Amino acid sequence: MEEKLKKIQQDYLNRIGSSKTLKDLDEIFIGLFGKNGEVDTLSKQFKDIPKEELKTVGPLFNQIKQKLEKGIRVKREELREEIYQALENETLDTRSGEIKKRTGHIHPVTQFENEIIRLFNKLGFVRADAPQIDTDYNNFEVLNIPENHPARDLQDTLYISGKQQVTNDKLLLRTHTSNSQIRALSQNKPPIRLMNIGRCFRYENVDARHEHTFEQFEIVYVDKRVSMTHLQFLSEYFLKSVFGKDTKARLRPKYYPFVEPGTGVDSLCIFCKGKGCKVCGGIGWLEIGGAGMIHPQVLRNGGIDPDKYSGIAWGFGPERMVMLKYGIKDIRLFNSGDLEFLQKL
Ligand code: FA5
Repeated sequence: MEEKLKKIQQDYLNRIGSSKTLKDLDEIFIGLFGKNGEVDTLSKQFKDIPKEELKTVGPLFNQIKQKLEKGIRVKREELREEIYQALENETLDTRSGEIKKRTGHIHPVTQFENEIIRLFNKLGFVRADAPQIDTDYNNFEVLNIPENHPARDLQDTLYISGKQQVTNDKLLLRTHTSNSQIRALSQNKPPIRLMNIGRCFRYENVDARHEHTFEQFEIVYVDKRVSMTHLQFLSEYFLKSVFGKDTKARLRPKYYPFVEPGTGVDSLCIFCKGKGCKVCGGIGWLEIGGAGMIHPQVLRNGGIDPDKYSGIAWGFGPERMVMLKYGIKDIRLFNSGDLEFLQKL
């Protein structure tokens, strides 16, 4: 193990030394310290090492971790310095008349969100946002997801230091816009038609479909005799407005602790119209979000009598829909600041 650690150290130091950009360094950092990265994988192997050997391997492992962390920090400073230097040496001749005026435009995801807000405004839904930094209670507990509930594993959470001052509850970056549900229920009297749109955060293994920072849109609709029929109608209304009249919505059983029954909301694949293609993985349908009838206990938590009222909650990810609408292959482009990409949309 000792030899292995030393070799890993040398390999990474070489890679750090030959990095040319800050992005290279970010990739090395994630490969080392990210979820399922080198450090994670190595720590898992410690349980198989004999106790005696662990006495030397343990401290060596910590030393190497610190050394690599420092190596990345120092190299990052060096690269930054080079960038500043290059900027300082750059000159701009404002007399040449070659500076073109560039007109900006609203970010494509924001444009799409504005469209959604208009669509649901027409049905009488009013916007009521919830905070991005919230308590564990509002994000999980009140939604039937107590500590140690397996559903928490589906939403890897970024906790922040410090506690809520009054309740002393743990604080976190909300993992979904469903943190608006308890506010919608407890601060309003039925009939309730509210929508919430905004940023959510998860400690994700980032890839072409998963961002650590992404948007969600959610509606909460409570009244007498609200049923799954309303859910089907709203899903169809929404999908047809966005993707065109020949789209269909499908509700498929899916488990979320705060709704009963719970559903995944699928759209007929807009590329193959249900025949099955690469984008939908041959299924003919694409999942765009989750929804369901608000769980009686959640209604009760919000002070609403489930024997008198019923409600639906419905939430999905706008980025994934914009990706479908414009054929964008990688979700990371949205927050990349890449002007070439943004100007095309
Ligand atoms: C939820 O977050 C539930 N709160 C949705 C819900 C609301 C269910 C109301 C029932 C009632 P889920 O984790 O499946 O569920 O996420 C919903 C949608 O958010 C996904 O379909 C996807 O479009 C988007 N989403 C989730 N995680 C990411 C991510 N890391 N990057 C981009 N989009 C994401």
